[in-house]
Amino acid sequence: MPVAHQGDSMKVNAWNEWDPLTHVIVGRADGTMVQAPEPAVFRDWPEEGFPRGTHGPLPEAMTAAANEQLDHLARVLEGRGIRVDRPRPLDFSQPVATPEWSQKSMFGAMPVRDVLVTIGNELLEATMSFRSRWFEYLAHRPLIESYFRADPDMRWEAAPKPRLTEASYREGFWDAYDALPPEEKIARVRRGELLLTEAEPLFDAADIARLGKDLFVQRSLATNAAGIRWLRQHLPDHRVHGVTFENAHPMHIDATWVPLRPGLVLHCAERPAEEELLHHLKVNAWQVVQAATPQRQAAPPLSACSRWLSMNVLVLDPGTVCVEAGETAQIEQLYALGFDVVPVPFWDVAPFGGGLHCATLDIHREGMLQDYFP
Ligand code: ABU
Repeated sequence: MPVAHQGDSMKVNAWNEWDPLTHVIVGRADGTMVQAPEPAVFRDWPEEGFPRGTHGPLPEAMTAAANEQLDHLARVLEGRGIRVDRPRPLDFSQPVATPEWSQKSMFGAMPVRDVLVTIGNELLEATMSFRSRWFEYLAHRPLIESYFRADPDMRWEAAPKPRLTEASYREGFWDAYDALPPEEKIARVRRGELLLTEAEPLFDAADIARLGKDLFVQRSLATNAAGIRWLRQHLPDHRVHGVTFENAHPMHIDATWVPLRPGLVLHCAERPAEEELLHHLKVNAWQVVQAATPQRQAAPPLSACSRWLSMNVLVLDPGTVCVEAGETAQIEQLYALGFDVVPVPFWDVAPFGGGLHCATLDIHREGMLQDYFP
């Protein structure tokens, strides 16, 4: 049943992942690319027409199917009285360059969550760590500019634009890493010996989980220790925790560690957390629940994500969660945990950069800064 629109005030405000959502950005799939190879990433999908070294747009039929699901999500959210904005896609097929490097293509504008994070009244543009994503913020700038004009209290911040020269990446990382046994990969993840060097601060916004005063930031293939240090210095009123999980390809925290409401985190069982993190939650009486097993065995073709997009949910309020419609075990688990579930088909969006949390960015949630770990 449609309800009155609640987002007209156009204030930027979101302190956590669960307060009642009133204003959100939903991404668009238009023009998304299998990006050209670069030091951070190469794609090798010969069976789908993209052998290593090639790049190009995702097929039109896939793009149309993803847009249909994104548009449907937007309508579902609007039907619940949530204001929905959409980014302006760019020509992502164009080459990009800075004075220090050039890159044959960009990527896309779907995973808004990777590029931007709202922390209170601050909208922060992440550094990103792929050259193909260096200019991705431009797809969102018209919206950010409009928020800045409308809300005199909004803080518009951008982390230092990174250089992304060869010095930011361990040379030959992927060839050596892919050959390692899984336990050695995990050991390297734990030691922080991943793709990125510490030459400069690097982080993707999707590696940040917001729990009020506490921010948990995953060190990953996109986020280095310097990036976490920068966030800690930039946000002195928060406690910024750097965390790792036993995940051989850590890339964004939102399919591994997903806060659902005060006192409850959904956790990917295949990616155990550090004892220290679990202890931190336990002493504060938080419950860590292992997410239900995904329905799918793997992500769809041309997707860089894992099947754990099943738990990449969008919390609409502390009692309501938007979940991928085919993830029936996850849906049942959330019902059992006391949530209302809004199922939406979203699997066709996965090749464009992720799931429901990846594809959205909360601009306004009702609520204030709270300390859930006093
Ligand atoms: N970008 C979210 C997906 C991460 C994962 O598949 O584990």
